[in-house]
Amino acid sequence: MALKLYTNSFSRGVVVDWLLIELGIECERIEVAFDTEMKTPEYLKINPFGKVPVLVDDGIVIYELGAICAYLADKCVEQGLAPALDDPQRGIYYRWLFFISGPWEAAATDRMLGVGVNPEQKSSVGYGDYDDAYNAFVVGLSEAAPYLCGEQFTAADVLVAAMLFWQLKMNEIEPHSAIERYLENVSQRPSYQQFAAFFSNV
Ligand SMILES: N[C@@H](CCC(=O)N[C@@H](CS)C(=O)NCC(=O)O)C(=O)O
Repeated sequence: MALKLYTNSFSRGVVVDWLLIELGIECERIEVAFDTEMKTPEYLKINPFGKVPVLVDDGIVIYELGAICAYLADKCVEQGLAPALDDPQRGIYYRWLFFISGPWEAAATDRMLGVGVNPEQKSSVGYGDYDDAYNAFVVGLSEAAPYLCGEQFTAADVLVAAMLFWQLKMNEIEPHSAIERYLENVSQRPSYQQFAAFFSNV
């Protein structure tokens, strides 16, 4: 499998590292330095954002962490990290992948930057405001039994759990019993121990 991952050990690229462990596949890892290598004309041709992670599979370039996770889970379908196309849990799986990559990322960024949405703007903002997005997040997590798609651990769990571990560490999300219970479930995965080792350096 000729996969290449452009990444940095102190970036969200560690989420892909965790997924690769779960998938049990090899991938060439290319460490890209912040500020310098990420902004060269050569690298900007790979990712015009000048960011990591980027996965390249046989000349096809995939940036955006959520897309990389979904792509790898489908590519390695036999590992069972995505619900089957005809499984209704596939809908829940998509919901989480899109929720984290879109509304949650935007709402959490607003909170980090101290930018609020006023009540008149809420109906025009896709995630309402941070409190609405947080509420949707914890309501969804309270249904995880034990994982987001029930008994099946998926690439969405890797994405969501990694985001939660990171945001709790950075005080970018308020703790909640639903978050704690969900992360306790995910922490039982053997792959989590390896992720925790990368993550402690980030
Ligand atoms: N939306 C992108 C965000 C990627 C991103 O922000 N990467 C950060 C590291 S976590 C980065 O490369 N920053 C370097 C820079 O912007 O110069 C994704 O989900 O992959």
